[in-house]
Amino acid sequence: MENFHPNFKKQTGKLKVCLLVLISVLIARCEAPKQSPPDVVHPIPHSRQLSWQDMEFYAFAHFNMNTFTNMEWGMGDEDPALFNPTDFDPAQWAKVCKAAGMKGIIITGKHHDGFCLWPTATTEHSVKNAKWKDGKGDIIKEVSDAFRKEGLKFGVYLSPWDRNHPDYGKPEYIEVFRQQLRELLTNYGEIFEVWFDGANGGTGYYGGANEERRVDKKNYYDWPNTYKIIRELQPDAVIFGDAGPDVRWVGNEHGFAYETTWSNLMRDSIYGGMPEYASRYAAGQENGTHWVPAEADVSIRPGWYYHEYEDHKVKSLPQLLDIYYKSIGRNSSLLLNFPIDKRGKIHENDIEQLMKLVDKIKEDFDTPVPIEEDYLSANTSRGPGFGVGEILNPDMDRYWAAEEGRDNASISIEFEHPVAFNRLLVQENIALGQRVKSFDLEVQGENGSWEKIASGTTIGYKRILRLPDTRASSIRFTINDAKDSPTISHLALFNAPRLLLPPQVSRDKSGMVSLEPSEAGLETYYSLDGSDPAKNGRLYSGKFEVLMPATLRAISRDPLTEAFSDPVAVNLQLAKKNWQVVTPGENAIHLIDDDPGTNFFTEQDRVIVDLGDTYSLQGFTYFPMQNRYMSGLITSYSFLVSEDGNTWKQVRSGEFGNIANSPIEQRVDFPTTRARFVQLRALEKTDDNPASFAEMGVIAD
Ligand code: FUL
Repeated sequence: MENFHPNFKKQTGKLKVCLLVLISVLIARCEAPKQSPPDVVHPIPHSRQLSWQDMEFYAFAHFNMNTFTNMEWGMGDEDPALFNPTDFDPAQWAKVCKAAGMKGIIITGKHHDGFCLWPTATTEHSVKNAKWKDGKGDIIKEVSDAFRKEGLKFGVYLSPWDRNHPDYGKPEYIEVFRQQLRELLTNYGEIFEVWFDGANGGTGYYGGANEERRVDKKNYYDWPNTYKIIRELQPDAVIFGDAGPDVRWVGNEHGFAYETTWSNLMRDSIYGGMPEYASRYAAGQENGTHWVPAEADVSIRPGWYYHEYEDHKVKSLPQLLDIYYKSIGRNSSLLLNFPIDKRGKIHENDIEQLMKLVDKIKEDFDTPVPIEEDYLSANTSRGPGFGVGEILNPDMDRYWAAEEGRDNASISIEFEHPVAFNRLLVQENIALGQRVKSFDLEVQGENGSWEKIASGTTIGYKRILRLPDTRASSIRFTINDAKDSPTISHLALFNAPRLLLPPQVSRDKSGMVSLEPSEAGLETYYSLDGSDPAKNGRLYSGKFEVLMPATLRAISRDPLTEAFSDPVAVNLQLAKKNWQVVTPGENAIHLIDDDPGTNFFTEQDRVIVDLGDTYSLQGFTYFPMQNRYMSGLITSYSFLVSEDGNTWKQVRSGEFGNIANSPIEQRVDFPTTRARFVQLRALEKTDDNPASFAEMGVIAD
């Protein structure tokens, strides 16, 4: 042995270590061979659908001829020269979307009026004949370039309905439509989604025919062969339509998916524009044959297109937040529309609201409640590789799976100390099919008994529940029923700060004032004597009466953090409790019901109101109708007062400047005058329809 090389001992030592490592790896392998993944449950997503699902939140841009004609649906007879943005800035769109965490954009390449945003060879009704850039511009090119530059994806909306084209409704049009599709899918790089609208067929210009053209929505477009073009030119693009084939419409334009939302759909029984689609199919079907997940489309304003008169109607933070939780939180993606304005930019008001939403979402989901793997257990697991610890990893391909053949399972989470939470986020590994049909969330009370705090049905790609504020040190998530052995790829709890906004103030005709908090659990304080509600305010506990003019100040307070919202001050005018409308007419009461959502229309073009008593008046207010399509708005008025209802005195006349574009409440002051009867006359209106009134009020001492 001594003759051996001096390194021999060292080398045998190394060998021994290697052998030991090898043996222990082998033993470990024998003890814990990684299980094969569960069998898929059909239908399952295609890889293009999986990539799309990951995008979650992306933008829609409605920008087209309608932007310049102030329309939602153009007839197709518009002069292409009218398309003329004054400060087209796609880089601004892309920066805004990027800052908001949106992953891409879909633009209306052609809407129902047939005007094309790119210099297509198929029609003269395009940017080729626009004033913009002397017909040399290409919106699609500039927007797609700007988005790619920011690392964002690009998609196109191409309306199948074309109210401009002379051949619409005839077989020849299908080739035009397909040619347009080919141009869009060939010349502008990678497209992530092609969007086909279900709205099609009806009246239109049709090259001068000016007639109604109905089509057989199911067969006219020969969709299977149209889809082939997309598969060939853009194999990774998903195709959106009511019936999919890849992504389906959520069935409403509010941006809301359903408590139960399946990504499965009996696709072959559906076609685009089918009348019963929204009620029967939009929520998906447990036993659907194809994977066609939902996409929730909604505009940040009432209209899809820009109208100056909606500048004050951008959705509020509570509305946008609700949309987020009811779309992304309910197994759907969110396609949020910006009506691009006449400059060619996203309007500042829209950006402001968007960023409020984005900041709040960040705040809600910034810090998950820390869960320790050692404190996590499940009553079933498929085995190595599919342990319950996998739910802490948000990657979809790392997941916990229940034993084969089980359709129920529980995951328990323990904490050393009680934790506070009010959001549950849970995801299935959808690559293996959507499985979960029903689940509960429970917490353990001090006496050891379990209390259910929430339950749900489907999960899918992502489900978020908004829960009451809860504290617990033991939590149990139970799947009660599933199509097959369940999988969970991610589960997390969050403690979202309350949305601390001032309360919404409203008052009804009888003078009863309500203060609506922005979220349950907030306290509201108010004052009517001008004092600071945060210091001397009364705690709001229900409606209270205010009959005479007063300034109401109110503020919300989060009792958990003791933080206050901004204050709000509202000038409450004379209550309408004892008022009567003298002008006859059905629904005359809508004039003074203190609800701007209801309207009174009168052919008389004037209204007379009896205030029930004589007051010192100093002015009046006119609230124009707030409907999406307005009529009979007063643009020029005269206001008269009377003590007895017979002898009238005009106290003011004038114009409501810009009311058509900005239909906000109008206030007119005049020198103090005593009167019991008031009269508002419409001298001129926005159109020939009867004068319309959402509300009328007076300013009194
Ligand atoms: C609808 C269209 O008719 C609207 O104008 C808008 O484009 C919306 C997204 O889809 O069906």
